[in-house]
Amino acid sequence: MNKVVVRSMVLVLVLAAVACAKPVVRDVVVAGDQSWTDTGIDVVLGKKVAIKASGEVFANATVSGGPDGVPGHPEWAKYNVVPDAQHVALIGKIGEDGTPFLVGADTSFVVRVDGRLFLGPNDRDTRNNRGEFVATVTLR
Ligand SMILES: [Ca+2]
Repeated sequence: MNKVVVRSMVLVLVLAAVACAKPVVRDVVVAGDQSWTDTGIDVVLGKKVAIKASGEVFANATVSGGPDGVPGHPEWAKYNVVPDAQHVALIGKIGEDGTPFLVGADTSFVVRVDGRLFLGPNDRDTRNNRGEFVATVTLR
């Protein structure tokens, strides 16, 4: 191969590597009255996921919280999916049968298992909820 061809191939490989390294960013609307929202995002072992969320979800007719949830209602703990997180806080799981974890307003983690990312409110009784969170998911 001549030098021009080799240089062209190297350039293509460098451009491909830069394209792959660019983070993927997606906004997902998470309905407060739905247990889990399928984000459509499949996460991959070893990759880094960052999630920042905003919005407001009502846990009932009158009380609402942001993605970190509603503090100070121990009587609602029995409705929590993630026991240690505040009620209606944003939570996630990877895969239909994944273990739910707190996401909150701002989190990042390294993926330990391949699978579909689901997000939802920390509430087993979503029927009386309203509002939504918007989660910005960044994959690196
Ligand atoms: Ca509720």
